[in-house]
Amino acid sequence: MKRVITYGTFDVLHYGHINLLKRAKALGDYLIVACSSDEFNKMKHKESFYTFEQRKMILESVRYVDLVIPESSWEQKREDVIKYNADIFVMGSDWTGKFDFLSDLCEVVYLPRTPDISSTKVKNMLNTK
Ligand code: C2G
Repeated sequence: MKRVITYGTFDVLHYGHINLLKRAKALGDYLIVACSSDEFNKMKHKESFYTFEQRKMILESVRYVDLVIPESSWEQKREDVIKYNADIFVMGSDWTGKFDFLSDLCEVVYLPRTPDISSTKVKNMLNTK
């Protein structure tokens, strides 16, 4: 049982997120998603449209996702990889290199980001409709 873990806000879930989750799950058998809390979002200077509970519920409905846990700090990743026995840590390529420090614990994989889509873009486009 290969266990994969990934992190993010996943606001206004879109096909770029789904592409990431689908490919992350394909690397193993069980996918854990650490969803950024509303407080941690503020630390990332992000204001999400949906609350943590709403984003968690949406993520839990995605067929590729097996478990959703809260992400409340930058520092929790090492502890999470150990606690959840993660074999592979996955992020989109906009994070390339940023989490290589985990490579003594697990495989670190950066997947190509899906072009031309982001939660911000969707929100902006909806605002202009
Ligand atoms: N992503 C992607 N393609 C996009 C948009 C996002 O592959 N067009 C990926 C990102 O690279 C990330 C994941 O989807 O791996 C979630 O993206 P965000 O919700 O924007 O998360 P982010 O703010 O990058 O938070 O500790 C890590 C942070 O919590 C990551």
